[in-house]
Amino acid sequence: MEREITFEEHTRELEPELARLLVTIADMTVEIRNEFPHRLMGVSGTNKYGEVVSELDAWVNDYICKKLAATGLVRKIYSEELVQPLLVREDAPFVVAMDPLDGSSNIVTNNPFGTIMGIYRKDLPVTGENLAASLYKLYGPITTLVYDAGKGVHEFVKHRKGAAKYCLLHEKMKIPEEGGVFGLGGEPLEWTPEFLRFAKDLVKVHKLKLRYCGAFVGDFSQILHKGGFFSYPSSVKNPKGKLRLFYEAQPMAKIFEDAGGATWSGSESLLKTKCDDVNVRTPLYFGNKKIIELLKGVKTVAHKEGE
Ligand code: AFP
Repeated sequence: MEREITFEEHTRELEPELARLLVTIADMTVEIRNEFPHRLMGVSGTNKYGEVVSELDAWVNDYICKKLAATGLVRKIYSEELVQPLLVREDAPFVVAMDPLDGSSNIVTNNPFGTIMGIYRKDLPVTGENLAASLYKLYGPITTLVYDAGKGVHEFVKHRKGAAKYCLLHEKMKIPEEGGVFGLGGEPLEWTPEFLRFAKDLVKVHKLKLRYCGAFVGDFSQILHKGGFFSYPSSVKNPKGKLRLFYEAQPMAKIFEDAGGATWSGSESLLKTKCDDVNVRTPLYFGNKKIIELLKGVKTVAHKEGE
């Protein structure tokens, strides 16, 4: 049987400080997963957006911030769960943007959720092209980690015998060009009529199968492995969509485009969209290149009544 390649071995070829930061992030997983059963139901308040913050959201955010700060490699941490960015160490090389627990409303139903992180060398304003690395962890029936540090997209699974190590599962991932699945967030009656017709064609014309789990990381993993289309689109209620450019869209756009997919904000690639406000939301379209090319001809941006 072939020897397994661990995450630590795989990141060895990277610049040492980035490798050490990534390995530290990977090594947090055991402690984080151990907390899940103990903090399933609690609510710890609301975040800066007025969204309910589960007890687990708050715990994971604090835990990750402490571990990142202890590396001495992080200058500043931006998090969906922090009102202000955490200034850590002025002379450190990296700035981290994270959604510590994406999909936390899936906790009580035991559906997938995860952690999304973008690692920059520079502070805002940035585009996704400034990312030194992106990664996400998916806490599902198994625990996987996907990272992209500019040398391809690679997936790891926590070792089959339950040890803390992540072992290489897929190297240099590329999404399938044809076929696949689709997932669409939000309320269809709030989309533009044109986007609703496009959505119906995903079934009628492209013959895609519906797969939607309600956590971006879980829905993203579906199309990364199977190809297809995922969107949390513009709607009348939320013309800018629901997901955040800095914490969610940009890190995942780097992974998806480097895996051969395409992304769209409604006007440009999500990787090229400039971010100078951590709170800004963006409509979000991820898909096979062919499907995204078709989408570019569709009116997707909804407007509030009277706007
Ligand atoms: P939570 O973290 O509050 O569960 O929200 C998850 C999320 O931000 C993203 O992961 C999903 O794609 C999207 O919201 C699901 O939104 P809906 O609940 O409106 O479908």
